[in-house]
Amino acid sequence: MLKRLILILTSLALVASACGSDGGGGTTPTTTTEAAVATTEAPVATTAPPTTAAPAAAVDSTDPIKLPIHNWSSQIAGVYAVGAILESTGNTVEYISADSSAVYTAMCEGDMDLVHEVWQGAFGTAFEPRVEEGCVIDAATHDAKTREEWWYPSYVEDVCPGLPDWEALNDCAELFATPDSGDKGRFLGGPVDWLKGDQERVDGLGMDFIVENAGTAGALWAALEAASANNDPIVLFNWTPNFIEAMYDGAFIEFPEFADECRTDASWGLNPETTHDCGNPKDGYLKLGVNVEFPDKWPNAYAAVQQMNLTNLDVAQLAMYVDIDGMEPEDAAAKWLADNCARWTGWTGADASVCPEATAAAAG
Ligand code: TMO
Repeated sequence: MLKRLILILTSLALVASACGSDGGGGTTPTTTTEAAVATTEAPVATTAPPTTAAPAAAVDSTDPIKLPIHNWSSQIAGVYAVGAILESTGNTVEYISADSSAVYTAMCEGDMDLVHEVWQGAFGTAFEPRVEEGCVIDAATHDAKTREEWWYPSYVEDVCPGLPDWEALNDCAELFATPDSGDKGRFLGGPVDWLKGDQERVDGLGMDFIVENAGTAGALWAALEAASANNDPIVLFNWTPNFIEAMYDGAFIEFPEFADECRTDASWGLNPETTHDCGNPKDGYLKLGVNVEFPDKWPNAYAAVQQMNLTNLDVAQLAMYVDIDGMEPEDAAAKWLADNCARWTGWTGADASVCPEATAAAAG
């Protein structure tokens, strides 16, 4: 398993460095998000645009910056790293447990200030309308590319020919039956606040599956571990980057190709009567979103937020520190901050002495 973990880390590092050396990849999203900031801010700012509202001497508000704690490990560990980065700009932060889909409404109501892991697959439908409304700003796009989808461990291919095609999966539906699913298969989805539209998809594509939502991410992984121990067929929600690819061979189900209209326009796609008759994005974005007041209220913190940029390796490592190494999220954040000191102090302009080198070395 260790060997496999090293292989995964190496390949993630290769992907990361391939992205890093692509100058175009790094600059294009910045331009796009800056344009988005300008357009969403224009109607809201009553005084002046952010460039003149935030001169060099601008002082950040002393109010704490409110950050959400959600329910998957890379985010829980990562938010403590983001909080420490913001503290290095002289700010204080407050961590608040928050529903991961309702958080965008909370931002519009002024109850949350920054979401640093906006996954397109899960939260595009909650985030994008708020950006259009003008109460949330699409502040930056991470280099990390994401995918969230139905997934199965490789041994399932031995009993269900034709995978990863969704129609092949459907032909084997009864293999995935549980005592509660009758003669249909059971798809084990994530917690409901991850907004996957799985039931709509099952209905739209006419699949012989029931959707059961796990209460927690841990319940997903426990079900996968139990099924794998006996090579029992299972199909469940998973995503990448995550720690799972370091522990299990497996693959995502290939559904009809994603398009934005698939989520909003019932007439689009295989079934003219339902939305979600397609898969999730394969090359999904991972964004940072902020409350529309953020740039004027904390101009220095906002400058750092716009520089923040997590790679696939960063997100996978944060998850692995927690889910494989068993670290507390705060300790995982401290390790990441120590290991990536030069990068994130470059985002804030902070002196490297703020990096938790000693703490992380002591923690192991
Ligand atoms: C939002 N998530 C990464 C759990 O799919």
